[in-house]
Amino acid sequence: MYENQKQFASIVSSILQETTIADIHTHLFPPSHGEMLLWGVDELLRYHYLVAELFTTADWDLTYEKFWSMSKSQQADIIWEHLFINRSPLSEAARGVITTFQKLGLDVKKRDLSSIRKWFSQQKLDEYLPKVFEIAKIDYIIMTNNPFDPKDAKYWQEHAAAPDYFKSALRIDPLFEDWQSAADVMTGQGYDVRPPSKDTDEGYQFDKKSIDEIRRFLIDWSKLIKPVYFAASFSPDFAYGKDKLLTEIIDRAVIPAATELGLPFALMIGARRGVNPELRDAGAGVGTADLTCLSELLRNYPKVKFLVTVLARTNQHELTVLGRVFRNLHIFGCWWYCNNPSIIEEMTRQRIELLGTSFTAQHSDARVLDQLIYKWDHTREIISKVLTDKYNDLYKSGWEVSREQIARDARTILGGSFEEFCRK
Ligand code: RAT
Ligand code: ZN
Repeated sequence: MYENQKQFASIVSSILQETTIADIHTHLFPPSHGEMLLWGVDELLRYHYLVAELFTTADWDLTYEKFWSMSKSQQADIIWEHLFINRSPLSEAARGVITTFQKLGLDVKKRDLSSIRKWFSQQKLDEYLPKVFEIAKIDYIIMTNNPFDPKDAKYWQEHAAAPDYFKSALRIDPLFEDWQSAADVMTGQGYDVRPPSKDTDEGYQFDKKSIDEIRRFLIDWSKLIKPVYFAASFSPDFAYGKDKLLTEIIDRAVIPAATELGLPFALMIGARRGVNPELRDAGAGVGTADLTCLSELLRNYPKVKFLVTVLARTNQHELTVLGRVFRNLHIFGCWWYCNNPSIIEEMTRQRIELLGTSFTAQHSDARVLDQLIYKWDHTREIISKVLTDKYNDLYKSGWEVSREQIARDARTILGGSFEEFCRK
C-alpha cells in the first residue's frame, strides 16, 4: 500500500489535514453575543497564556496594575515587544500566534506589527468568521455559556439562537465555587433559592425548596440555550462523596436535571484558581486530584454520561484507566497546561494504547476566534505523528489500513467518538 515509512507518514498527515473537527470545548461566542466574541491581532496577543508569560520576563517596573490599566492595544504592543521581538516566540502560545498569522497569509518574516494590525482592521467579521472555520476545518464548536454571568445571560434572553455551528454548553461553576452569589443570581432571575444553612451534624445544606429551584433553573436554562452538556471546572480538591454541599448539589440538582434532559455532565478537574490573583484568569495553578472521588460518582450513576478532562499530568494515566473501566465516562482534551505538543503526544499515545479510538483527543479551549487556526494546526500535526506510528506497528503485524479507514479513525478521535457517546 505504501513504499516506505516516510510515504506513509505523508499519507496520514494529508488525511489529518483534511479531517474536519468537532471542537467540543471553547470560550467562543457567536457574533450575536457582540463584544463577547473576541478576535483579531490584539486579542491574540493579549491571550491570558501570553500575559502570564510576559510577567516572567518583564522588569519589576511593569506592575500588574500598570498592565491592566493599559488599553488592549498597548497590552498587545508590550507583549509583542517582550515575547516576539526581544526573544524568540518559542512557547506554545507564542508560536501559536505566528502560525495563525502565517495561515492567514500574513508575512511573519518582517515582524511588522503595524502592517499586521492594518490587515486585521480591514477584515469584516461576517466574512472573517467563516474563513477562520474554513482554514481550521471545523464542523462546529461548543461554547461555554454561563447563565450566572449577566452579560452572557442577557444575550440568550434577548437574542435569537446562535447559528448551528455554535453549539452551547451550560457552565455551572458558580454553583460549586460561590453559592452565595449563585443564589443571588438565581433569586434575581425569579428562583426561590436560599443560601445553604448550617446543620450541626450534616454541615451546610440547602432546604428542599431551594434544591428543587436549582434543578428548575438548570432545566429552564437548558430549554433556552439547548446545551450539548452541563459543565463545571473543579479544583484539585474535588471531593464528591466527602464535601457535603458539593455532593448534595451534584446528587440532588445536577444529576436529576441531566437525567431528565438526557445530557452528559462534563467535569474539568485540577485547576487551582487565583494562585496569583494579580494575573486574573492567567493566575491559576494546577494540582493533582484524588480521582477515587470521580470513580465514586461514576459508580453511583452508571446510566449518566460523564465527560472528563483533568489538568495535572500526574492524573492522566489514572483517568485513562477509568475511561476503560467505566462505560459512562468519555475522556477528552489536553486541557490548558497540558495543551503543549510534548504532553499532547504523550497523552494521545497513552489513550490510544488503552482505549483505541474511544476518546476525544483534543479541544481547543480557544478564547479568541483566530486561535482555532493554530490550536488545530498544531494538534493535527501531533496526532498524525502518533497515528503513523500506530498504523506502522499494525502494518508490521500484517494489518493494512485503507485511506478511508484512517480518515474514519481520525474523525472518531476528533469528534466522532464524542458524538456517539452523546447519542448513547
Ligand atoms: O484554558 C483556559 O483558557 C482556562 O482559562 C479556562 O478557561 C479553562 O479552560 C476553563 O474552561 O475553565
Ligand atoms: Zn476552558
